[in-house]
Amino acid sequence: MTPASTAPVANNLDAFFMPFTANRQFKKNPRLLARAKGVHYWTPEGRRIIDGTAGLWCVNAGHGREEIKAAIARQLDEMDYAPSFQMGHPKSFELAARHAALLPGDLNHAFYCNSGSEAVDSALKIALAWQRARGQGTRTRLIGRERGYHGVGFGGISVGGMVNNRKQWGVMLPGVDHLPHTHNPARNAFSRGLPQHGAELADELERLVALHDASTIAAVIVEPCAGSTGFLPPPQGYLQRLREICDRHGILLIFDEVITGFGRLGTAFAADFFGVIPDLMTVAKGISNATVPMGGVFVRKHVYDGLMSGPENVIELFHGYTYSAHPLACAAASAVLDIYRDEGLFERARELSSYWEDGLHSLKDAPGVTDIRNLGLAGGIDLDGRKGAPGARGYDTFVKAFELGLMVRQSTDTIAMSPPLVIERGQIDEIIDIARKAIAQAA
Ligand code: PXG
Ligand code: PLP
Repeated sequence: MTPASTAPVANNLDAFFMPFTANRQFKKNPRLLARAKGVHYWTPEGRRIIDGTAGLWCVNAGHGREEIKAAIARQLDEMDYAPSFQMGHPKSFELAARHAALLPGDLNHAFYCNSGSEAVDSALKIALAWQRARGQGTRTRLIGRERGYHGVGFGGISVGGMVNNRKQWGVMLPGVDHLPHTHNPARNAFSRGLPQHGAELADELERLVALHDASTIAAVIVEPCAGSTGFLPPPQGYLQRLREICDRHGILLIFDEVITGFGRLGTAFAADFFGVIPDLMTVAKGISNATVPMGGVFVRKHVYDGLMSGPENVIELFHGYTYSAHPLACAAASAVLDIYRDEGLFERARELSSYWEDGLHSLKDAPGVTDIRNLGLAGGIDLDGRKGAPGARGYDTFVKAFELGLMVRQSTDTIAMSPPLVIERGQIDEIIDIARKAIAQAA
């Protein structure tokens, strides 16, 4: 019998310390999700919610995929866990080879972890280790970007640029600097696809090089298309320029593709979409369709080779996680690749993206909409905030949408949406229709 003290207490929300949530506000008026299939969630009472955000930008192939479930169950039967330190299991090598085949250019090695935050900290560490291995150990400085989101590890918040995610934690990593963000509604409002103006903001990296000297800078990390901060596609030509400046100064370029990876922009990766190959790429979310937590760092040949230069019996990177390449995650990730390939989901996202764009931009006339942006199957909508209450309008819109049967993401007074790539046109219409009502009702 369960002792009384550990018996589950129905409807007691108190014990769970919720992440990134106003706990007390939530627990007074909770929004619970109990079931999911396809592009829908259901509340415990059975109310259907259309998933306008693919969970947290991660359920790209839709919910409840039987093929993934079967692959995980098979793996669990065969072997639940095996270490990846000084040991290996076949599925991890198979998966890395498949990822290498899918990746552009010579991004042909994969380091695995369990989340985007771990991927970012791993990538920053690989960058520092690589600079040191090639005799450039003075390059310890890391450059991020304002409004960037790179997860919640100390590395990630240090290079990140969202003030609320930083201000509670003091100085974080030393020696970090930031590029300016690229959001400029005064010049680019209501851009369809890539904004026209702002490529020159990449030149700010030259300014940072002039200030700190290239010999102190290890790496620059950016989201090719900023996600969490409210979805900001880069200005035309910006990423190409950033690549050129990094090459000129021996600085590694890291693309954080935790959101853009695995089809969000209508290509496998944003690197494919932009034709810009970073030295390292971080991924998570869509890598396993969010079924089993997984993240990864994809590494170009010269970076991997550079780290393979010491004596063969010495560990090249003193870094890794108990659950790096967890067998269940590898099984899930491989089944997910089958789905993406067999259903052509990246191409599907590309084909749907103009319909999505038209739908999103039809919200231009909704009350208090000041900017709309889109790329691939994602978009952001800026709302005119209430005087003296930043975020209140955005939060009310998010709550209204949920009440009306739509899940959106909110960041201050910006609403972001990124439906599963299996979304149908009629369901896009439904998302836009509910979003319009929610924006009006929360005005
Ligand atoms: N990098 C990027 C670019 C991300 O978007 C992370 C790193 C961290 O991943 P993990 O798996 O550690 O959460 C992310 C995660 C939102 C939202 O509302 C976005 C994320 C996570 C939660 C909410 O936009 N992105
Ligand atoms: N798309 C995805 C998602 C894949 O995983 C792969 C290969 O693994 C491909 C495309 C390439 O498919 P194929 O090797 O059948 O050409």
